[in-house]
Amino acid sequence: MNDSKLILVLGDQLSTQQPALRAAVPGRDIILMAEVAEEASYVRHNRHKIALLFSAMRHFKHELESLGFRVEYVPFEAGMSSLEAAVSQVLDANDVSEVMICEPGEYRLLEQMKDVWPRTLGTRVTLLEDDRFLASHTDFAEWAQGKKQLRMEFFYRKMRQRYQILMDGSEPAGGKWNYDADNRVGWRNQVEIPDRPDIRPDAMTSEVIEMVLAKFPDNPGDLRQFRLAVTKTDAERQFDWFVENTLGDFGTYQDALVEESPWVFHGLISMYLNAGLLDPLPVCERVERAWREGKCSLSAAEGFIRQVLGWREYIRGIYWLLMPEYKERNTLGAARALPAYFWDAKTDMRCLSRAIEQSLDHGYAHHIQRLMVIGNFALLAGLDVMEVCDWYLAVYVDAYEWVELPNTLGMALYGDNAVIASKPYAASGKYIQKQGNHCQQCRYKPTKVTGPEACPYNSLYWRFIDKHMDKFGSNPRMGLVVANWRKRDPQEREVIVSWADKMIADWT
Ligand code: FAD
Ligand code: DLZ
Repeated sequence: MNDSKLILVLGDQLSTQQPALRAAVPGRDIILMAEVAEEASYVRHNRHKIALLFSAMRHFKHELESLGFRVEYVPFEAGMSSLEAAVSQVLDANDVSEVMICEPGEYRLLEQMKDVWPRTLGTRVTLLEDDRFLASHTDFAEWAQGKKQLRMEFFYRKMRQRYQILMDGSEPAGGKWNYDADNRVGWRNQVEIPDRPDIRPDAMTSEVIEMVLAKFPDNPGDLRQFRLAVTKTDAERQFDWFVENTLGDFGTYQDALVEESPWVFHGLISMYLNAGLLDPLPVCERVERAWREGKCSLSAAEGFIRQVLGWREYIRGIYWLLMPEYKERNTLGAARALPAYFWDAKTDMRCLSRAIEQSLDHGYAHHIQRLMVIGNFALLAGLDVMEVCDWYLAVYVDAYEWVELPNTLGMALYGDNAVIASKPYAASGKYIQKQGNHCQQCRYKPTKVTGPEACPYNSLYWRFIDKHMDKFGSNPRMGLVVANWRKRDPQEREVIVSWADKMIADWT
């Protein structure tokens, strides 16, 4: 046996800087990339996600070949069932000493690769830690060790210090760690939102799009609108455009809900970061530079860096710290089936309909839509935690379980027993009205709580408080709301809760 290695590169590991490729030697090792049925169908992925990954994988194959690597590439049309089958096929035809893989981003695959593959493939399988992230598993576990509460804010400060991002020596730049309070302005058409530059699909992407349309006829995603970057160069151009054109307004309108634009001033980079086309540290450094050069405010730069250096790393840390038990959690016992309109956006609630529609069509919704429109609705209506998580995993172009699960189960649905959120992100229609302009186009009124014109979020909100008041009465951030609800006339409370119950019964 020679010392040649088979290096499997997954669809979300498309970086020459990932550890398995850093260890690869052209002329000695074989690289395998495979488009396979199992990965393409474990949820009903958005077609944008499949097209993005398959096209980016095909482009990356050429990049690796130009670096002198031998790449075995299995296209979807070959009908390969699974990654394991693809590895097995290459092993049968070649003399290699071991299979080497950068660890996958989902627990289900890690388990297979670690516990099953060595036996079924009869070969050593070496998994390397994915050091494209800025906090290793050990870093996060050490930080979490002995803490009663794992609050993102404190993890984030540690990361700022460690990477010297937005720091003046040992102090945070500007004297404050967090400018969150400046990031909550509601949308009233204050400034113009620039059009995004178009990336037209090249011949390879167009071919992938045709194939995806033919092979995934029932998946969500309007591929006529496919405009994603599929190479590192184009992803970097997209990110540059964001820094030059919308970063300045990103901070102020980070939480805004905007009728006219799905993207608002957001970065639109999660799909590239998660697939390996962008790296988190250069992204943060570039944004810091923009601030130091006077191109944006500190609150915009900090607001953005907090998301990438703070939230993204923290969320991943929680996933690997608490899996597989984490996935079984359902603190509030939410078990109601998902309404059909999650798959066709046909609801009269304008904010929800817009957020679902663009999620299905583009595979994108910004954070506040995911958290405070769709997630908040699922929380208030008590929708089944796993069904909701599967929906999020399916519809978004940036969704992988390491990032989707803690955000959905933990942050949006308060299903993880307060690990991520110290209080539920529950809000009535008034919050949605304050944050944007959907209500102006809606047949429901955010000022009404019951009756056919009432915004459904209102009575659902009070029903949620009523249902869980024993649990949240002693929560310092919820106590006042619960106390006020308790003080209200019992008959009035009954009318509101019954109205919410009736609405829910009508959907199901
Ligand atoms: P911007 O608003 O421009 O933010 C910049 C970057 O910060 C993002 O690209 C992302 O990499 C990072 N970021 C911001 N918030 C988070 C967060 N809470 N967790 C992790 N990274 C964050 N993000 C995913 O990448 N994949 C998911 O599957 C996913 N599912 C989510 C589900 C729910 C219920 C919620 C509330 C949030 C979810 N997020 C997820 C986080 C966040 O909503 C998206 O990262 C963001 O909307 C992507 O758009 P953007 O690139 O324009 O982000
Ligand atoms: C999401 C996805 C899809 C749709 N298809 C493939 C594929 O055919 N081949 C592949 O290597 N990866 C794919 N992926 C990404 C994997 O599902 C991802 O690597 C795991 O979920 C771990 O994060």
